[in-house]
Amino acid sequence: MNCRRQTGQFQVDAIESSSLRSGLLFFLAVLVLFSLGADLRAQEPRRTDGCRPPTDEEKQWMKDNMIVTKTVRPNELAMKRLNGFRKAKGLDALPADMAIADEASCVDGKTQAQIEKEGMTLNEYLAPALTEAANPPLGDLPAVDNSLEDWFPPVGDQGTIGSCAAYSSTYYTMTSQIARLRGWKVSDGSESFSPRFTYNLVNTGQDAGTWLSTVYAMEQAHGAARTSVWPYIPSSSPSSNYLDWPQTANIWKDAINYRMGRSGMVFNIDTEAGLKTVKSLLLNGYILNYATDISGWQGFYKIKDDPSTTADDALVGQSCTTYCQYWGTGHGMTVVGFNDNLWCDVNENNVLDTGENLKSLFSSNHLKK
Ligand SMILES: [Ca+2]
Ligand SMILES: [Ca+2]
Repeated sequence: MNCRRQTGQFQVDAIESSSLRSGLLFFLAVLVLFSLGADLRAQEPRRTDGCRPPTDEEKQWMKDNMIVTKTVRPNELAMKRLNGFRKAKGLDALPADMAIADEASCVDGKTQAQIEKEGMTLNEYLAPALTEAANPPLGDLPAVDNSLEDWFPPVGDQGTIGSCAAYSSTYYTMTSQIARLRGWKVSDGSESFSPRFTYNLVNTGQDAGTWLSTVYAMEQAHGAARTSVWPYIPSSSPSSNYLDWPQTANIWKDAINYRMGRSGMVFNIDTEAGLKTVKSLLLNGYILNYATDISGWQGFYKIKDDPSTTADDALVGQSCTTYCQYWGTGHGMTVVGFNDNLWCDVNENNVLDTGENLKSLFSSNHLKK
């Protein structure tokens, strides 16, 4: 199972006076697993080509502002999950004081600009962090699914607007991270942040998509309004749905209460070490975004039930995919968890052959519930 090699990026943390700041973003293209079950609320075809490549200006913003993830240390949620797993296996609990109470200190890293200024390459900077000792013990924890948490919103629908980069990073990432840190329950759809606020402000007056880090920059500088205040309408007709800017003070005031913090990247995610970094972020409850070529994914199968484990049962019957080609159909998506026990029967012989046991990240944009 493979796809284009890729690096990654992410965005995190911090509590700052009245504003919470958190979130995650990254590029990806390794082993992505997602299902194509659709929310068929809209009669019009859904749009997917809303994540365009970054401009030179956006690349520079990323270098100057986004953290290169070096180490991820466990927060209280990660420790709770790890110890729950260890208890079930009859293992001693890890010491509670391993948990990092300060969310802003869980992720360590510098910006690319800082690293270059110090005369280092990215790999030189990351090399010491890619050792077992430098990262928290994931152990053999087989799976994390953040989409099952109270702080994760229901699967939504961008509709016919090319807002996926904003939808994935605002509706999913921003909503989940602020809800997680503020103790909100949003799994019932009672609250979320509106991609209409972020997308309409950065799409330069056309429905031609945007780039993930530009949405992050917006969320960090101005926040985003809640959908209860500035609702997202998932249709490109009338065009005001993606062109309107907020024109009342209450919308801007709502948004400024919810600014996001630092953003960052995960590199080398086509390696075990890079994948472990992504898993450590997911274990902490962070939600990640990535850009992919949605129509380029090829070779779809259904997850089969491996009778030797129950860790796969919840995802049996969902779709998995095996490789990705360039089709020029950019799409912003969301990574919500991982599972190391999934069987994709690529040769369809009903036997779990070598190489068919996936270590997979899975995504929520198309997750059928
Ligand atoms: Ca099973
Ligand atoms: Ca097989």
